[in-house]
Amino acid sequence: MNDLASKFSGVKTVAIAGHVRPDGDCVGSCLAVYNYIKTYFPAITVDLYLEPIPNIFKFLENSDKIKSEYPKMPEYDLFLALDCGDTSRLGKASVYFEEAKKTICVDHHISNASFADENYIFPKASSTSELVFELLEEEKITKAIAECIYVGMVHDTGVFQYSCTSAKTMDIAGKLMEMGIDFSAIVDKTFYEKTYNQNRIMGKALMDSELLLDGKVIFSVVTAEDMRKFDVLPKHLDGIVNQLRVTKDVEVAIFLYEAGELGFKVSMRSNGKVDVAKIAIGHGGGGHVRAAGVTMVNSAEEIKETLLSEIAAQLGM
Ligand SMILES: [Mn+2]
Repeated sequence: MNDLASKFSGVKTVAIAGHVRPDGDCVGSCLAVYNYIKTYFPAITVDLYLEPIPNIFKFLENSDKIKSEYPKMPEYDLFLALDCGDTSRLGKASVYFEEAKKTICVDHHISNASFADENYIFPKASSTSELVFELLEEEKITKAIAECIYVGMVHDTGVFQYSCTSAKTMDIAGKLMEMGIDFSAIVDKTFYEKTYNQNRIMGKALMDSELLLDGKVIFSVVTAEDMRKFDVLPKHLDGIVNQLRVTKDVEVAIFLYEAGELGFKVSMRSNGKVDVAKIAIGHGGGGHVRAAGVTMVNSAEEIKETLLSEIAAQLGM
């Protein structure tokens, strides 16, 4: 499979893009390919388009070269879509996709409809970054490229913990470790590290949480006022729902935060018995069996009652 290089013959211009609201796998896979082209194909003009990335990923090589503006460009010879299930997820970069002479998609989302000219879709892969590793010649993976791939794998596997983690994932991670990356610092700095205020608002969310349905459900809410008081943004609330989920004997964790006139953003995590995607989809959201989200316009109390009755039904309570 390690033949990405063969796609560059006769190619002078390349655009790379990932999905809107880029996460670790999106940033990692895109920068890995960008750095690979920069290193081994210096004659190619390559542009990487992503919405502004989280600061935690800015230590990755060439993260400062990412373009978050989308001017009218001459058509690209090749467009690489990474970690993206469909063209709408490309956001504003989709115009370059539509115009490109050739398109390639590398992705692991099961919903991917093979929308490019050439598609490398492997839903069993832990991450797009894992697929990028396989598309590159191993001996050409520099330390900088290895860091990008490692970040992507760490983030999409929750530090090699989610069920998408395979023996192959660990094998690749081991090879990356041997390339001299500072793997413990990468995990600490990009995954676990929280600001003081992030820790404090998580503390508040945990303190205020309620156990419901005989301890099978844990529920907590962060209001807009809480966010003002602790001086945090919605993105700083990542991780709260996962901390709620690991409460002993809990089947489902529900976390809400207030999103102005949009109502509440609802995140749900299941430990396996409840399909939270089914519940989220029923209210216009989406996700996976064990992790799903939806926006609901109602009071927090009413949202809680609605979700609880659906969870109770699934649990046969
Ligand atoms: Mn991914």
